[in-house]
Amino acid sequence: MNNDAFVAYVAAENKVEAKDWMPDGYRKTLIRQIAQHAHSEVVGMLPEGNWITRAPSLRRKAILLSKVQDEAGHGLYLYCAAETLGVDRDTLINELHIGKAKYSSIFNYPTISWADIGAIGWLVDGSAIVNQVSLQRTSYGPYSRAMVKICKEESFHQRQGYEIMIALCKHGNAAQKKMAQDAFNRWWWPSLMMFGPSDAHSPNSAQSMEWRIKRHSNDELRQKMVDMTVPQAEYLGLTIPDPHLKWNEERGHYDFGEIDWTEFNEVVKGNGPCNKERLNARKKAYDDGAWVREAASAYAAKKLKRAVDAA
Ligand code: BYC
Repeated sequence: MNNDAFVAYVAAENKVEAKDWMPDGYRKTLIRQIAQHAHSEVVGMLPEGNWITRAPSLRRKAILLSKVQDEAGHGLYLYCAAETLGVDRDTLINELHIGKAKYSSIFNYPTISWADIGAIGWLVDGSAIVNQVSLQRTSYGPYSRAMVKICKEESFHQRQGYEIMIALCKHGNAAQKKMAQDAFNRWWWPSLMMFGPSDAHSPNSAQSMEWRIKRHSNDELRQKMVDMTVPQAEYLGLTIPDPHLKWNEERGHYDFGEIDWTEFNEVVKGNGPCNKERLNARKKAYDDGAWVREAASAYAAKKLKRAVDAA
């Protein structure tokens, strides 16, 4: 097969599997995107993990604990999906630790109040679902199948976040409503940045869409998120922190203000409010877990030796 035949193959909605022929660039793009996605899931445990010990009730604590565990699971499915492309996990994790691999900009913002946990579930998991529902139809089979499972869990995550916001906005006192609005103000724009640069400045989109890795452009998905979220914010009685937000009858979509791309680029470059803290926490967790990895591989080696001796 050559690239043209491959493009026609994926255009006909065929899935590509690990052992199939694929252009080198396709493999490279997938490793980059799936690894970034896996890193995002794992680094994404940190901002919320920060609130497990301070959740306001046992019920909230149990829910948050399971949600954070789910994110670890998503990271594992995704590292496995990346490994099917011939790269090993240690290499990917090392690239994260030395700052070579990216992870989502959103996880470099601090979680300073309990309402941030509501805002993350509602807006961050909400944005993730919009992106990932589309990725369920990605052309690479192992990535697509991982997405199906992940989306089921993310939709529960989004609802738990929105439910926290309902509790604060509909049943809370004035201070709790203020806390919800403050969290919304801080998470709205970074959530829209999750979709990546605008289409005109997205170097990878055109090729990724031709290969059916991406099914919708960054701007299309961002618009979807805005259209979906505005009525939800209105129901909560929250004000959207964007003076330019307005329904456009002709387009059938909300118009919204310009994202602060300078902020986005700075966060992606490593200069966001929590980039250093996040990477240090990941490296420490990896180093602290070295003995577990050693014990697991020693056990596996012993089991293998026993099987060989018995054969
Ligand atoms: N942050 O050409 P573009 C979750 C980079 S976690 C950082 O448009 P592409 C959750 C981009 O990588 C799930 N970097 O790229 C977990 C590229 O750089 P390189 C998060 C960004 O790949 C815990 C450059 O900018 N979801 O759900 O075609 C708690 C140019 O961009 C970002 C995913 O990871 C960003 N926001 O499209 C709660 C989705 N945006 O690699 C929730 C999977 C762009 O060329 N990923 N960059 O050096 C994707 O769908 C795509 O990779 C993107 C970017 C839409 C993000």
